[in-house]
Amino acid sequence: MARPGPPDGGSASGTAPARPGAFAVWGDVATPTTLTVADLRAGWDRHRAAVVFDCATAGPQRHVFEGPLLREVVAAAGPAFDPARRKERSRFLLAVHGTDGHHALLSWAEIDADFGDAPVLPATRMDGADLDAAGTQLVVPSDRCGARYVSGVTRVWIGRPRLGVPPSEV
Ligand SMILES: Nc1nc2c(c(=O)[nH]1)N[C@H]1C(S)=C(S)[C@@H](COP(=O)(O)O)O[C@H]1N2
Ligand SMILES: [Mo]
Repeated sequence: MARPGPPDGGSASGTAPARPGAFAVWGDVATPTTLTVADLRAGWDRHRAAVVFDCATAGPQRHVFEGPLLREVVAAAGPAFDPARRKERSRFLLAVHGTDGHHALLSWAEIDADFGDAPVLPATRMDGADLDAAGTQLVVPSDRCGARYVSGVTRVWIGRPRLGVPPSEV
């Protein structure tokens, strides 16, 4: 039997989502889920972000995005931390992958209201156009550059990095 991959139906190393525009929320969570842009629109309060970011190749970009808060979407999958413990929450990372394999990391603390409180969104809409077919795009209004504005999101992983100890301590 094949080993279980991420709940998007793709293989662990592949990038193809089961449905166009759908993405997996998985990792150290109680309930891995697959969400469409329509699910994002229906399930959480909508936020708006008018952003400017710099692209190393294309220069400054301006867009208006709409979508729910990433922290609310990921919290619904039940990350494996005690929600009442700030130190525990501060030890989690997120990895967001796009259809082309581009991926970026965030820390949970960046988006947690008790820490960085960054209003990061998985967007449902960009500049007045729905993203259902293209898939959601990560919006990081606090970033000065565009590298983490991952488009065509296929997966959002949340988990604890496996930290070892340096050889000097063994
Ligand atoms: N999937 C994916 N998303 C991506 C990239 C990429 O290569 N692949 N490039 C990023 C970079 S470097 C920038 S500047 C912005 C560009 O966004 P725009 O084309 O909407 O202006 O997308 C970001 N999102
Ligand atoms: Mo860029």
